[in-house]
Amino acid sequence: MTIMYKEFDDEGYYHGTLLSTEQINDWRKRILEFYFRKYENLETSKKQSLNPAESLHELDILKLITQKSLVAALDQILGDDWLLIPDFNIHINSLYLNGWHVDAGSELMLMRENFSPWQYDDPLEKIIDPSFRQIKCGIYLQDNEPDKTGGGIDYVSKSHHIYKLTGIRKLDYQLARIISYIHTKFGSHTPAPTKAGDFLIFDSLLKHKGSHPAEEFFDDISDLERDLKVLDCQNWPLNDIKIVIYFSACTRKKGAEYLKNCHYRINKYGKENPKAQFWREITEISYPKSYTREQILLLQNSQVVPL
Ligand SMILES: O=C(O)CCC(=O)C(=O)O
Ligand SMILES: [Fe+2]
Repeated sequence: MTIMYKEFDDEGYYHGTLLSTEQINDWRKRILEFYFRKYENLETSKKQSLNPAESLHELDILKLITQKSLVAALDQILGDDWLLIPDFNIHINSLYLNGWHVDAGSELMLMRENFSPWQYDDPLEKIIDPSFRQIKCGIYLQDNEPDKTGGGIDYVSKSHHIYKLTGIRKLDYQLARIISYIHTKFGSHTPAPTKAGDFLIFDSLLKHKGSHPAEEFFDDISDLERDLKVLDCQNWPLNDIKIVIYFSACTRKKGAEYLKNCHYRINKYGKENPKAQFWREITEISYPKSYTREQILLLQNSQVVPL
């Protein structure tokens, strides 16, 4: 077991540095220019992230994902045979969109809705099996400062372990729900220690949410959670806008499962529902068809294989 893997497994995440100050400023500028040019007239609550196709084609985030230090960390955490999931996504001030959650949400949904003791396919067994590991990786373009403007995520320490307490899946699932509720409501929430230019690789079972900015920035934080319009980037100082580049990766075994879960979500919401759009886009990006020649070369040279 490598040191990186051990750190990831113990705490639920691993973090490292990736970009210089110059690169951070350059990426912030490029992303915001694109965002404001394209979405100037759109209500911000409707557009808080750049979707997979935009992130891939307009901003070419593969240039970041294929950096040596990041690929090396993913190799250690996922083993040599992992797949890049094209859920490419650049968040722009989407600080309050998500409450506490785990990214393996659809597996847990499936567990709640469909799994019965006589069914062979057991979603929870798969997600706790290390050979079905899935991670999310964020590249943060500002410090995480929960007492100021936010900028990263908060997490519940070691919460990715609570799905394997007894080995009896249905029981583990219910126990995890109760423990998770108590932890998130009364336990300590730790801000991830990311600085501008860092990457954070976290387990898709780790409970997390975007860090809130300090309350003094707003009249009433509870209003803020209800009223997404206050997120309007146009009125924020440019340097305080939270920008994160997100993508996921999984072990090869988990790849088909990931797509199955995408389709499950699409069907659940209905194809035309805007909520399903993100998942649809992921399923529409295929390798090598959706990638340019340069991107394919970049992927090959860095030995990154997309789903
Ligand atoms: O607000 C954030 O940075 C967290 C985003 C997140 O958890 C997600 O996209 O799944
Ligand atoms: Fe998340």
